[in-house]
Amino acid sequence: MQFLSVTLLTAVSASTVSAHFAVIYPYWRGNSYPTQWTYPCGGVNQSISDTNRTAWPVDGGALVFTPTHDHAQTFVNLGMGNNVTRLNITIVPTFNQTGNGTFCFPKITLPKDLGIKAGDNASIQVIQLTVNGDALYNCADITLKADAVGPPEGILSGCINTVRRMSKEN
Ligand SMILES: [Cu+2]
Repeated sequence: MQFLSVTLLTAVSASTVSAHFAVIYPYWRGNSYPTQWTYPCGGVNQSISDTNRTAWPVDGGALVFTPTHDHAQTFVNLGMGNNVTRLNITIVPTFNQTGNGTFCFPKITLPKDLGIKAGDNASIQVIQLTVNGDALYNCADITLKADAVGPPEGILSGCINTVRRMSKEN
């Protein structure tokens, strides 16, 4: 737990100096700040996920990220497998993240028809479009588990969410 809070602080403070965004739960594949515009996972190599998978509940779990842009159209996708190259399952409809701070979904429920079973590996991809159209990418690698515990205590209590659906803006 001590280790987790230190890494959390590191991610948050890094994000304030370099803009972009960090995914703190499930823990992101790695620091992508220098290459975050690289599809599909911000330029962070998949091999890192071999030692960096978060256990996530089989029916879905929490997502926590720290944006630093005032607003960004945001997409959350899932790809099934050990070494994912296509993250083509939408698990959160596109939304406009507004305001900075820690942004959370306490539980993203996975579609039932995916046939997910305990022990499957997958990757979650978060995409943010900045005001000038740049796309920023991050991935977090997970193993779906029946007994996965949630995010470390305290992470969800600091969430500041402001969402406007695209459909209401248009
Ligand atoms: Cu940025």
